[in-house]
Amino acid sequence: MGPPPLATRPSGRNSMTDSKTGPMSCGETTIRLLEKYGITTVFGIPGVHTLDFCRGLVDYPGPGNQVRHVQARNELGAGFMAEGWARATGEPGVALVISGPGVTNATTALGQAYADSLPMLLISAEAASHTLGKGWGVLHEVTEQKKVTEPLTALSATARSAADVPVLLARAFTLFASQRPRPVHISIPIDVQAERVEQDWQPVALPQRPEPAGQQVDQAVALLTLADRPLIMAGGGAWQASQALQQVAESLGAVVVASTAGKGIVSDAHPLSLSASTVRPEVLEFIEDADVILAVGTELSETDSFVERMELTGTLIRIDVDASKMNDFYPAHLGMVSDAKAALTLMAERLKTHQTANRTDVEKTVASLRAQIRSNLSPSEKQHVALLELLGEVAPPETIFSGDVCQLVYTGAFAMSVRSPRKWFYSAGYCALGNALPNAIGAKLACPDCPVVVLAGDGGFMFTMPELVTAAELKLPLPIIIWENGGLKQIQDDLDHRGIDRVGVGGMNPDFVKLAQACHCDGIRIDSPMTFRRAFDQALNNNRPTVMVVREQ
Ligand SMILES: Cc1ncc(C[n+]2csc(CCOP(=O)(O)OP(=O)(O)O)c2C)c(N)n1
Repeated sequence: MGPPPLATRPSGRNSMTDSKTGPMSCGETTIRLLEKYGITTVFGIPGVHTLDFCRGLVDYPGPGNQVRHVQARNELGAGFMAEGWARATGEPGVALVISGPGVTNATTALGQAYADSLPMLLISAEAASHTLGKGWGVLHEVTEQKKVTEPLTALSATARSAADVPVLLARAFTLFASQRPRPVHISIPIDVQAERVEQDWQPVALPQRPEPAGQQVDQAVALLTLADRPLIMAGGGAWQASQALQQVAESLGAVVVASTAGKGIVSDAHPLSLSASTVRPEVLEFIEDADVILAVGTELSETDSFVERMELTGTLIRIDVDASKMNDFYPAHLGMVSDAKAALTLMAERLKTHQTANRTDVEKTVASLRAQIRSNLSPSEKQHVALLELLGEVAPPETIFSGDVCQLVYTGAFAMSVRSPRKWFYSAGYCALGNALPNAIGAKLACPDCPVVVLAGDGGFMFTMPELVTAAELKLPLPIIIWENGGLKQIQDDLDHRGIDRVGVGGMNPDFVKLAQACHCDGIRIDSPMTFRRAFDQALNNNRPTVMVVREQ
């Protein structure tokens, strides 16, 4: 069924009274405040505990600025959709769920957003205030709900009265705007949701991220210009600094190695870029030699390299909005607590007249490392690369690739060429299976003009398979590539490697093509590059998702 005609949709409202009920409920006023913070869409599944929020929501994009509710099929999907929204835009993605199981289902997505520094807001119901902590066995009871999400959020708090809600939302949006973005969970008990609110709530003015001291910028530039082998390591925190980062790299003749979250900030096609390749031994060996390293917006996490500590022996300059990063595993010789774009823009300015003499040699080194990586690929990786290169030919340059935790995506991290930030989703940190499809739904709704492609393994896809129906209902033209390799291949390989018999990693698959059709999608088995090209092109122009099953040989 399509959207209702405009005339029958609820109209925008300006006053604090609702024709049906008089003063608005806290639930409805909360949604109105989200609107004022620029939120247009929330993902969730309503329940008897969230009815008061529903007063403020519409099912389809409304006239004016009413917030749209997108119905997921499981709160895990809803959480991943909100996370996908944040991944694609850098803006807060919002999920709205019931208390208890709604929260526990969505919590995996919070973990993912926490690990990848994404601004995600989970708003949930909570049991009635007078029952909290009593253990009376009320519906959906969790005796201390905020504790469930505390370790996976920058803030988890319960509103004790309606007046708490604007205060907690102010904290959430302040955090998203001015610090390392991380998820926030706000629980609103059902009696608080139903409170009547007499005065409209207003958003607060949001502060900015810190800027660097000019003296530190000078020091960093001095260290880097004196370096013989400068290296830049770029993470997701630098996503707004593409242009400045590229200028700095070019002036210095510095090789750029990205984290998975930083992939594309400097285009993978740039001759100084080694993409997100610290999983490759060839690259780990190369970076040992760097004499000055500029690490920007990256935690240099082991999940990007699979070694606990990389051999970073060069002088380390770190730019990070999170001060705690300055003295972690890799203490900074020079630490700038700053927004990445602000710092890099100043550095690019200071380096304007500096031109390295050996850029050509450095580019030759990069080309040779890329060739070495290519010649060292395993037979499986060669098959991944063949598909990814084909995809690179047919997908428009602005395409977002939403990857799950699977071997095709591990290879893509260093082998797929993406040209700009926020185009390659791969949650290497928390690494929860099942994110790719719901992330893609969130991304496609946030960026309707961008093609969005799902890359999933056969095992991971099954975690959130029901969201196929959500994507079909929303009529999203998503090509969904399932790499079928006979079960949980990475874990099969890990067991084989350790000489342990395979257990629990076989796994029967459904017939994904028939499954797609049963879920109102198209489905096709890919047997040649020609079939792939044709199917991909049709999928981008479809009015529903297309599942494309590719079998590893
Ligand atoms: C929620 C969750 N459970 C378990 C794992 C452990 N795990 C990591 S990779 C993997 C195998 C995934 O299989 P598939 O999606 O088919 O991709 P493949 O490894 O075969 O390419 C598993 C089970 C995980 N990352 N996340």
